[in-house]
Amino acid sequence: MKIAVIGPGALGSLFAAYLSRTSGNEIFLLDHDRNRAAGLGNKLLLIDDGQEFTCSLTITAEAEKIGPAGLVFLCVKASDVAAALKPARPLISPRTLLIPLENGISHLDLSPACDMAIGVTAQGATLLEPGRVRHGGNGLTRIGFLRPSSAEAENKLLNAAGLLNSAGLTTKTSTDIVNHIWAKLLVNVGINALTAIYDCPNGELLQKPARSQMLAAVKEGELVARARGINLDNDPQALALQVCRDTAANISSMLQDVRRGRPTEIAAINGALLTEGRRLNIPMPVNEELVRKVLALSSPSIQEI
Ligand code: KPL
Repeated sequence: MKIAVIGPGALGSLFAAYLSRTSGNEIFLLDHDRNRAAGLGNKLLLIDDGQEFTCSLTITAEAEKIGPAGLVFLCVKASDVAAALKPARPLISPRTLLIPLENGISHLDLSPACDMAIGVTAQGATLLEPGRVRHGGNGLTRIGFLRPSSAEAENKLLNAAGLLNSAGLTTKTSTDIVNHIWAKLLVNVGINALTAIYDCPNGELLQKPARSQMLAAVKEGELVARARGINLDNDPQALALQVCRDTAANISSMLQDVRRGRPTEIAAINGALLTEGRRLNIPMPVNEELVRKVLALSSPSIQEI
């Protein structure tokens, strides 16, 4: 099958690298930056458990050269989704299954011209430099539809899960993906901003005083989620602690952004929660402070929330 990954960031590179090790598939990585795509020379270096693997695949900025793909993973920042999907249109046909894997909840409103399942992943990935990705922990990926779907779409979903599992990216299909999206949002609410503020890998949040700040931020998020009728199967605080342990060596996506001087996803993560909290009249002092502090770390051009 033809499989395309949009976005050569940490998660996109990780997925593309792992998928390139499956047999019988053609793997493409779409990068909007023509020069960078050419410079990567159709290779990704995957660093996993201290070992290095060179992965061969096609890396290009030209979606027309890839053409319609059976499976497309969208792995760009929440704020870049619209800008990334427009030039990626040649990848999409009615036979495609699109799986966005963004943090936050803004991508849930997308309406592409193909079936769309939402992906939620706890995989840890750090982009050391373009084309060089370190796997920071093998967290579970869940994929599922937001609404009831056709039998054909369900088949595509099962195939996608089988493929990811055969690539070594542990994946389950889900019939209540919206609850997992919120569970992941609360993990990101707890981990991402604090790792950026403390400039530390995820595992260091298990120590004081970050630990209690993380738990307080997640608790506020849990109140919002429950007020919205979201069914959280696992204790969100326990889950945030678990993800810190599972991805201990990982540099969170937000800290990677701050270190590179790029816009962060603070608006899509803690900011999205503040919006919901205000709507529901739930005070969120801890998340307000996290948003303030991360905005202060970022470039002045980044907007207020
Ligand atoms: O999703 C992540 C991120 O960094 O954005 C976690 C799970 C926290 C892994 O770092």
